[in-house]
Amino acid sequence: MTLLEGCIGVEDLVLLEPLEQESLIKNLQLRYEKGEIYTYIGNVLVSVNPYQQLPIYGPEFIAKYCDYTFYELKPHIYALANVAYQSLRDQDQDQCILITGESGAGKTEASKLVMTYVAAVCGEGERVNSVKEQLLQSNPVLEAFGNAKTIRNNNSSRFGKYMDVEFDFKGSPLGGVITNYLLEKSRVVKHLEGERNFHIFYQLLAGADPQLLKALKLERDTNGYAYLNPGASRVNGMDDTANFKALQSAMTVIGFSKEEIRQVLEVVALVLKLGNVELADEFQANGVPASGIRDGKAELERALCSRTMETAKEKVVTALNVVQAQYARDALAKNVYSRLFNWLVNRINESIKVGTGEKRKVMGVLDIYGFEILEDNSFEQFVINYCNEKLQQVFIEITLKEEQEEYKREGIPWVKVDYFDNGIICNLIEHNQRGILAMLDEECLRPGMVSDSTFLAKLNQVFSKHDHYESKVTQNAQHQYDHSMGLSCFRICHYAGKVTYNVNSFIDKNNDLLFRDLSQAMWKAQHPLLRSLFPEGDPKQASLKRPPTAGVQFKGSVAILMKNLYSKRPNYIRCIKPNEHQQRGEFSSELVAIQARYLGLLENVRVRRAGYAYRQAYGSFLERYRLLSRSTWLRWDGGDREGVEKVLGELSVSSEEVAFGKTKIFIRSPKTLFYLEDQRRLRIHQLATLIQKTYRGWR
Ligand code: AOV
Ligand code: MG
Repeated sequence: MTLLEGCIGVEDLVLLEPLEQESLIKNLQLRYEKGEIYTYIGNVLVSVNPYQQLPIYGPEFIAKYCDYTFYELKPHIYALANVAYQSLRDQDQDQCILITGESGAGKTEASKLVMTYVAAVCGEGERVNSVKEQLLQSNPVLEAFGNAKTIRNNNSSRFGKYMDVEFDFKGSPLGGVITNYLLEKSRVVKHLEGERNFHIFYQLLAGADPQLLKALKLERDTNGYAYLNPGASRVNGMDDTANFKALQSAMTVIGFSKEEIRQVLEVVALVLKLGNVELADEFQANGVPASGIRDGKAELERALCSRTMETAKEKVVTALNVVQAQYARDALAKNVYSRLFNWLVNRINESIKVGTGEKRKVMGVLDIYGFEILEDNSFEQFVINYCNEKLQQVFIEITLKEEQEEYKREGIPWVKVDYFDNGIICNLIEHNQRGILAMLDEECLRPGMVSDSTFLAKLNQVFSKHDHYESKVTQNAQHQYDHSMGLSCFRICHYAGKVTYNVNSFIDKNNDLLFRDLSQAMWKAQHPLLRSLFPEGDPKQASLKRPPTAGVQFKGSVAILMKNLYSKRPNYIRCIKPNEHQQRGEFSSELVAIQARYLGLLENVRVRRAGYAYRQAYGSFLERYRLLSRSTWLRWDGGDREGVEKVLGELSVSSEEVAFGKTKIFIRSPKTLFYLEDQRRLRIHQLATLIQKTYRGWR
């Protein structure tokens, strides 16, 4: 543990000795306590949320990191952004920055730091600046509509985001494309105590001038709205009024017209008002329970309180009871809001779109929810974890491939690396016929009595012998009794750990159907934006084709994302949350250990150093260790490689331990590097003492 004692731990976890979960966490902690929130694993950046503004950002630091290569300065997100941008510009290599970590770990902040860095170094000029401004301003807009205060993060992104920024051959930005994943639309109608709905609702109510409020028929008091939890309208340190101003100006910069902004706000107001639609019990003439809107509007009442079933021959209208009508109202509100969000993303994309024909280089930035294990895991966690499984696959494949290519480039024999291939878990979820998603779809489309439990029964039957699938039924068959697992659950052994999913509402969430009566009511509302959100409500649209299920859509977008990522050079940022209280200075080892496991950090280090743990260009290696050899320490006129040979030769480092590549020296185990570091420290100490003695002698 030489490097850990009394100092700030290793800057690169590849050098950790012994390599164990415990020493890894300890190393992060030591560094965190000294304000060093960044640590490398080779070229992967691990970032621990400081929960305070550290004096390590801004123009001065950007300028510094811009001038140095990756390992020359302390680990920093700017160093990673710099490598990515420079290889994009100078080596014509498309890049992606993958940011993962759990809620509140600092992903979104990291993505903003990367974007600001790149914006600062990627050229000047009127056109360039206006493109930069548009790209940066997309953030406040998406945050207003897609972020919310949760228990874990006051500004939690409730959607996944991937943004491609496109550059010309000189490295100046041209524009970009944003893709969003899975907005948590259930928040619109329901959120936990102490949490808020999406920021926009509070921004609008706090920031709109009286005229606008009146025109939208809204009241300022958030307590008047059923969709806004009482008592949680303010967030410490967040100024909704100021943010509303910032939102409007951001929308203007991006190119939204006044009229568009107005219509967007009208739709937001509609959602708020939908929540206040009171549904009451009524009875039909024949005494069947039905529902109605108090002070109702006819069209909406018809849509919310009844259901038209169309068969080939006839139309049947049935009345809904109050519970069903409430369900329909909430489904509508969720749908209006999530469609509005998609529309906003498309509208921003229209503004920042790059004309075809121009050859461009691309940097993608992915800010997406990390692996999730909650107390109660449902369909959402299932798809999120599936996405993380796929990202892990990209990580392993690309890291190993890169490693292999580097060895080849440097003329070093390839050393095989053992690792866990999670392809089997991806397959279990995504296989076209025999995957869980496909089977869920089959169940959703099958006529007859389908339910979450028939779906589960099918899984149990098909996967009874699968190594990564468990349930009560398969456990019973194997005489294992695990009382923590409910009857309505199945469990998947993910690469990051076991997760138990409850199948309740899987079918419903996957179907994600909005009844046609509701789309038609929205279409008829004579509101241009609203109408464009519900094209299928047009009565002339004869086709009753079913939209793809949520699972199919998600799988499709993950596939596109993967293809996109595989074509780029990846840069990883692994974000870690040090405590549950959003507090500075507090480091909970247990909490960090769990995240380190989900992020696969240890596996990451293992893969990184499976062949040669450490590599460095001859020049910089010699610079650091030249003082260890009599031949090189004062003066060396030979080549860098020969110099390195001299140093290692004089220290009797075994030839097993090192390999000489074309441009780099490779060192097999961290121990050797420690040895070098210890020797170096010793030598510096000796020299310092010598100088001191000499100095005293003079006096
Ligand atoms: P997340 O994106 O990973 O969560 P955020 O990026 O929103 O997390 O970070 C949460 C909060 O931590 C921020 O609002 C900041 O207060 C603080 N923070 C994060 N990174 C830094 C930093 N480098 N310096 C100072 N403060 C920081 V979620 O979106 O919830 O998964 O869905
Ligand atoms: Mg976020």
